[in-house]
Parts: sequence; structure tokens; C-alpha cells
Amino acid sequence: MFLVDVEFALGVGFESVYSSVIAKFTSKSRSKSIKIFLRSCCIPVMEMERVTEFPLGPVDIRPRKQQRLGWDVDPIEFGLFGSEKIHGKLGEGTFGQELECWDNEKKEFVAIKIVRRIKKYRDAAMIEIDVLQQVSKYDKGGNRGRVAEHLKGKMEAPTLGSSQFITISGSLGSRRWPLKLHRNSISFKSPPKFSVRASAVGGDDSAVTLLDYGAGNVQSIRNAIRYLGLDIKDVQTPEDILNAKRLIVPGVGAFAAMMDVLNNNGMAEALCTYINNDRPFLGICLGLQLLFESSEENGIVRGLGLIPGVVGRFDSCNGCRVPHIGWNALQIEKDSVILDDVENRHVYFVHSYRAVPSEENKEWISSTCNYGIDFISSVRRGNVHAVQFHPEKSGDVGLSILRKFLLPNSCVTKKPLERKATKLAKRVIACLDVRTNDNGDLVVTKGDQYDVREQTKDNEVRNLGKPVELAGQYYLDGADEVSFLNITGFRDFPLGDLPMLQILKYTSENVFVPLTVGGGIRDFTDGNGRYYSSLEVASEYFRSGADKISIGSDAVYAAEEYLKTGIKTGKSSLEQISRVYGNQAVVVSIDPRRQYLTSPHEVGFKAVKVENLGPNGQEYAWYQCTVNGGREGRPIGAYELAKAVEELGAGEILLNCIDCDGQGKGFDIDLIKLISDAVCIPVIASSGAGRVEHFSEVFEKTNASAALAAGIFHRKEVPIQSVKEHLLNQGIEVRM
Ligand code: 1PR
Repeated sequence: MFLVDVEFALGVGFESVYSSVIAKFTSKSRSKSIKIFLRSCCIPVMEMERVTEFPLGPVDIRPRKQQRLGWDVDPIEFGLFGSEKIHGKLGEGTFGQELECWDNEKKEFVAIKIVRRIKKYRDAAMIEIDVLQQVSKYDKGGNRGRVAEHLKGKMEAPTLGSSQFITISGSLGSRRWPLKLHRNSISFKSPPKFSVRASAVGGDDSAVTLLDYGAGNVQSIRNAIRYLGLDIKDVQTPEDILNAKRLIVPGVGAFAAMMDVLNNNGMAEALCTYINNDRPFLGICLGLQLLFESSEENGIVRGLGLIPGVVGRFDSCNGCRVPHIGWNALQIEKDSVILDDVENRHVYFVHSYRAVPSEENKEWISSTCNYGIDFISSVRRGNVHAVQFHPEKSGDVGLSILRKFLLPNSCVTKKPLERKATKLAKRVIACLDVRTNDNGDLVVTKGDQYDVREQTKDNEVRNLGKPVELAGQYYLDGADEVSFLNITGFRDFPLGDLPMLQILKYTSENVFVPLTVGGGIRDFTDGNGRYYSSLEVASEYFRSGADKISIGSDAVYAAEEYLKTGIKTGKSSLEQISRVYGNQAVVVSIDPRRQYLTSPHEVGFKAVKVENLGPNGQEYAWYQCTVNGGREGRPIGAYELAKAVEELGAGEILLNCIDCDGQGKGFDIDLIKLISDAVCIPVIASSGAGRVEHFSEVFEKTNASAALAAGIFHRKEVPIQSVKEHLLNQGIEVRM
């Protein structure tokens, strides 16, 4: 065990690796020389791997907000976070994460674990790391092995304490990636000796093998596995599948993309062999669908063909909103060890495609669910399990399912059952509006009609708590989802806003219900001319633990353009992100303001007769969309916007109302009815909740699928459980 000083700053070429992560950090540092950490050479190995999947351009370095950001988030976390960002496949934890590192004495790579941060020291941070084991496994082939081999020959190992530069150049495929690291960067606080020991959680035998085929976000399942105390071994080759002790195939992304990856590298065949040999397997969502003969998601695409049947789309004509998002009940059809105790509880689904029961596949079916029709919610044969829902997002019920699969001998205490789940539940969502206050701290705030400043002399930003803490609390309190809205994202660039990414990352480690994040998702060109696509921004949010992203302003511009031209360009953030991550992952957040009218024909937008008359007795209103947190009204109504974004690929609508926000007088029923009747995707009612009765009112009078509140939860005026109990008493199904 030893300590390492860590410093970063500008100008040593390392920026070509770390992109905006370092940029943000370096801009905060007052230093003009970069000092790199962890015996420096650990980074290139992983960087090389990263380059093959998501090349980053030159770094964006500009001094910004130096004085405001302070040291609230320690730079080392940025540094490691940066490496994690680059090496998403190697592990997501910052602390507790394993990294490769060049052992100068042994002249070989070793795995290290970041144990804890010791303290900050001037412009540096000190961390403590543990050396776990030699990374001999990386020498055995696979991408990591090849990269490690490749670099070994070229790398001149650093001499500690020297002040020269080391230059490492490596190439992978046609790409060259030169790095320069400053040797002076590293100073050990105790003798640089590695104490080699086994991984804390056990070696490969205790690891869960995870097939991340790269088609989407699998961060949530990683977090859940780690939460249960297990290591993750990523599949690199078909042999890894065949050698797995327990294999999880999580399912996110599109069916065709997944099958392409599996077929092209021999993994489909390995999976069939593994499953036919009755080895422990758990498929989740797409991981269930791939077992069937084919899916209609992207035309007709063949699956593994192990279970008879075709995966088809839910039909929104029968009154059900598609995607099927939310907490639904299972009908257990046969004994399935992992689903013991689950029958009467809700689990979380998010999908538009499903397989249906038939004579041919009935021997596989362990449970079904109803959403307009009966569909297959889980299958089991021997040690092979697959579920259509997401256990990693199904709270403690889901964790218990995973535990039964991963740790079959562990004893799980049954939670006493209060009610029986029968159908899709209405969701209760806690929302955290987040922004930096005037001291540079990222805080949960809350506005009155979007004004988040106190009405005091200092006019400071209202501070209602710490984002990670509050989100964790709401999860424990029974929130069905948690949303973060980075409310100044429209003017700040989210990839420069690492605290927000950190918040998401830490929250997702302990919150096992869906997490949505919004704010600032748009294409962006920085001061150096470096272009970032909205897809990159969204990808970063997903990589940090988001299950869904929410788009505000940019969706308004996209809808305006679409309504003007009638052409779907495929280039808007909405279209791009939903194409890659699926529309269930894309929420559009609408911030409308009520505009009263005496006649519905006064404007060219859809108007409604309002229950509460306007200030001059007006009987009608249209709802004008705004951008930039309500600062600018746009020539488009909420109705027109909702219909347009549904066509462009939104999977859900978060429907705010500026007039009602923070007022505690109830949701805008006229608006929510208007929009929830107009679209076939789920609508989340937001703004104005003040009492439990407001929740039952919105579900009784409109077709909203979920209701979101902020102020009453932050101020602890109404507990989430009270809302749910009230809804149950009113005969409205909720998850308890
Ligand atoms: O435009 O893509 O950058 O996204 C910005 C996001 O930030 C949008 O989702 C927008 O709604 C949100 N936002 C921007 N400014 C504010 C603000 O409050 N000044 N917050 C803001 C929106 C609205 C709700 C709120 C409910 C419930 N917050 O989500 O939580 O109204 O509140 P209540 O229960 O206390 O009434 P972009």
C-alpha cells in the first residue's frame, strides 16, 4: 500500500486523452504544469482500448468558473472519473475501481484498486491505492491483452522522481495515439512497494460474467451486481462465455444491433452452447428476447432460436401506451427459484416489444404479465433464466431476484406482504432540480414558477439539500423513479459539468429505481471549435448511471423545425438519441406557460376551455412552450410539441407547467388532460402538487401515467409513502 500525490494542469499533451473531463479540472487548477498520477502508465493501456470504441477529440481547455467551483469535488475524482469515462468497459467505480498500472520494479502490469482519498494537498489530491494482483490475465489475449502486449514493448517505464518526459506511442488498427506523461508528476509518500494480494471480493471464480455487447447502457446492472458484493468480468471473447460460472446478458439498445455484435464475433454460437449446456444464465429484457426465433423490432431479425416465437411490438391501439414503462405485476406460471416471493409485487418494465405465450413455448414460461395482452415476463429452464423486466431497477424486489440468481445459497428475509400487485401501477416520481449556488456548491433547489432565488436581500439560490443524499432518501422512501434536472444546463455545457455526472454516478450506486437526468442535452461547439454531439452528451449521462435522459429546449427547436418542414432529418438530438438508446430512454420535458384567450380561435395553437377562468374572465387558454428554463416563449403550443416529439421518437413526456410550479395548489388538470389524451406515449404530470389529494385528482381526471413532485418532498411536507397510501385507498394501483 502506498500514497501517491496527484496533480493535473495544462499543456503536456495528456489532454488529447482526457477531453473535457480534464479540461474542467485543469481550468480549476491554478497550476501551469501537468502532473499525472498512479505511476502514469496505467492510463495508456486503458486509453488505447477506449480509442477503439469512442475516439475523443482534442481537449477543451479554457478557464471557466474557477472561483465558483472551488474544491467541492476533489480533483482526483475527476482524474479517475476521466479514466473511467475512457474505460467504461473496465469498471465504473471510482473508488473500489480496478485499474492497470505499470510496476516499474517488476516490469509488468499489475491491477490496483483505488481504496480511498486521503486528503487534499495544495493543488493536489492524495489517494491511497492497493495493489491487488498481477494482471497476467490480460496477457492471455482479448483486446486488453493485446493492448497490454502492444504497449509493453514500446513503453519505457518511468523512473520515479526523475523529471524527464516519457513518451508512449501506441497504435491500434490505423490509429496512432501519442501520449506524453510528465515523470515529475509522481511522488510516493511511502516506499514504492507493491504488496500483492488477491482481490477483496475474490478472484475470477466469484466474478459474474457480463456480456456487454456495446449496444446500450449497462451501468445499472453493474451497480446492482457490485451492490451485492460481487465482481464483474466482462466478456471479451466467445471463450469467456463458455468459461463463465454465471453469465448475465443485460438488455438495452436495439435488437438488430445486439444480434449483429453477437453474430459477428462468434458470441451467438457460444451463447447457444452455454445455454444448451444448462449453465447459469440470466437474460434481462433484450437478453430474454434474443432467446426467441426472431424479433420484429428492426424488420425481421433472427434471434438465437432457442425458444419458439416471434418478438413483436405492443399495439398502442388497444388503449395501452407504448413503450410499456413502469411497475407491473407478474402472474407466476411455474416454479422459478429466482422469482419466489415476487408474485404479489411490482417489478419495473421498460420496453416496446414483447413475446407472447403459445403452445410451442409454454414449457419455458415461468411468468406472464398483462399489458393490453398477456405477454411473457420470464422464462426458465433448468439453470437458464430470463426476465423481460429489469431486476436492477426494481428496488429491493429486483435486488432479491438478482441475489437468488447470483448467490443461490444466500438467505433472504421475506418482506411481509401488504397488498397484491395486479396491474401497471401509477408512478410517483421525486424530482430534484439541481444547480450551482453562488458559493459554487451544487445544490437541490426549487422554484416558485421557476424562480429559484430567495426573496431576501441577498437573493440567493434556494438550497434544499444535497442531491445524492436526497435522491438516496427518496429511493428508501419508496419513490418509483428519481429525476435530476440540471436547470442551468441550457447555458452550461454538461460535459464540462462534472459534478452533475458525479452526482449521477454516486446516486446510481445505491438507487435501484430508474434515474432520469436532464438539462443541457444538445449539440455543442466549445470555444476551441471542438464539436460535441448531443449523443455524446447523452452517452455520458448514460455511462454515469442514467436510465433515461430528458430533453427540454432542444426538443422545442426540433419540433418547430419538424412542423415547419414536415421532414424528419434524423439529426435532432431527440432522433439521434432515441435511435441509439431506444425511445424508452428519451423523455421530453415541456415547460409551458398558460396564455389566456377569450376565444379558442384567437391563436393557431390548440386551446382548451379552462376550469379556472383567466384574470379577465377568459374561458380559454393555450399553453405556450418555453426554452431556457422558461426564459423565452416560443411559437409553439404544448399540444403541437407533444405530438411532434412523439413522432420524432420521444418515449415519454414530462409535462411541467410554469404557472403551477411550486404553488402547491394542484396539477394543471386542463393541460395534463389535453396532452395525455393527445399522445400514445406515457405522460408524467408535474408542477403544483401540494397535498396527497392532488395526486389522486390527476390520476382520476387525466390519463397521466405518473405524477412528479418536488417542493413538498424536499420540504418534508408530504412523505412519499403518504401519497401512495392515499392513492391505494382511492383504489389507484401503486407500488408499495
Ligand atoms: O432545456 O434541455 O437544458 O433542460 C432544462 C430542464 O431544466 C428542463 O427539464 C426544465 O424543465 C428544467 N428547468 C429549467 N429551469 C427550471 C427552473 O425551475 N428555473 N425546472 C427548471 C423545472 C420543474 C419541475 C419541478 C416541478 C415540480 N422544474 O420539474 O420539479 O414543477 O415542482 P413542485 O412539485 O414543487 O411544484 P434543457
